Amino acid sequence: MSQAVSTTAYIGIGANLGDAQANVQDAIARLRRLSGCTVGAVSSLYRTAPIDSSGDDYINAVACLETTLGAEALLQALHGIEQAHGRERPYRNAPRTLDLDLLLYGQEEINSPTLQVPHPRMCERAFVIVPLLEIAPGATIPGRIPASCYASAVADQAITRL
Ligand code: PH2
Ligand code: MG
Ligand code: MG
Repeated sequence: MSQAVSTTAYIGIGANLGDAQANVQDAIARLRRLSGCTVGAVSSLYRTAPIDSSGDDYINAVACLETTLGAEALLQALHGIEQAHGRERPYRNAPRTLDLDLLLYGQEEINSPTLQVPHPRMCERAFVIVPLLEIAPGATIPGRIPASCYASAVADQAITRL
């Protein structure tokens, strides 16, 4: 019997509305229950200052998944978890109960109307780069230099490991 191909994906998790820390922890628990996905390493939780956003500090983390889902199917599954947390989108980068971003999907570069992978702004954001490097210090980003090379560029952004 043929086996489904498994892809390593990295998910950025963020929240700054409601009990943000509980929301992030629940999101990780829900990722563990997704069919077709096995959660690997999960970073620490980080408190981060909003970047191009407003409201309270965010809680951020990054999780690694092994998944047999295609990228679009995985995105739909992530949206389902956001919806379970009552995610609303009143305007761009509005404070949110939960944001799950598909950062990396193997070494694929995807530019569809619904999905851009690698996440187009991930390399400029300490709240992505720091937790990503915690769990995957050798991470490579297709079309870019290694993730570790971005650490110094984001070093001025406020981020505290919880
Ligand atoms: N997400 C954004 C915009 N700004 N800032 C922080 N600190 N953390 C986030 O997760 C975040 C942000 C858009 O998704
Ligand atoms: Mg986001
Ligand atoms: Mg998002």
